[in-house]
Amino acid sequence: MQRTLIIFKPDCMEQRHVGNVIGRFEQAGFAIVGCKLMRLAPPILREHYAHVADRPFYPMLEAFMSSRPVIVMALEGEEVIQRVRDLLGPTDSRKAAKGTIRGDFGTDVTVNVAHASDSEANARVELARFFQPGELLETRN
Ligand code: 3AN
Repeated sequence: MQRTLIIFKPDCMEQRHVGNVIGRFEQAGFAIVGCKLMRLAPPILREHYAHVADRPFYPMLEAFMSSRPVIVMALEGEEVIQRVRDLLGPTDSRKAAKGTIRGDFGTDVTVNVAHASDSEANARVELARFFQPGELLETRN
């Protein structure tokens, strides 16, 4: 059993796709074990996006991600990390197939509906970054 960190990005919030996206995660059998609404300030975004913070597009990414409150969510399930990434499709929404979340609701590489952790190690770090101890269910029931 794995856990992963999802961020419903500002475009997903503004266009009201949150229910559709959660529906796909629920249909896949994943359980919500943590959820909250947050406005992401530059310091936490610089930490979360440290691997791209020196890229030319970073200021635009930070402005976008801090533009309105987002929902951060912890999902639990068998192989949830890779299976959620498969449901999302590739980072660039323009390259994502119809039927994937980004293919259906995304716009481009920045405006791409949702973030999802890409490995078990990153999932652990990202869950700890966005959730305090006690904000995540210890068991799913
Ligand atoms: P992912 O979050 O899909 O694993 P990363 O880690 O490669 O993607 O990139 C982090 C975030 O940076 C992406 N979610 C995307 O919003 C943004 N990003 C990545 N590459 C570009 C780019 N070439 N131009 C603009 N934004 C980008």
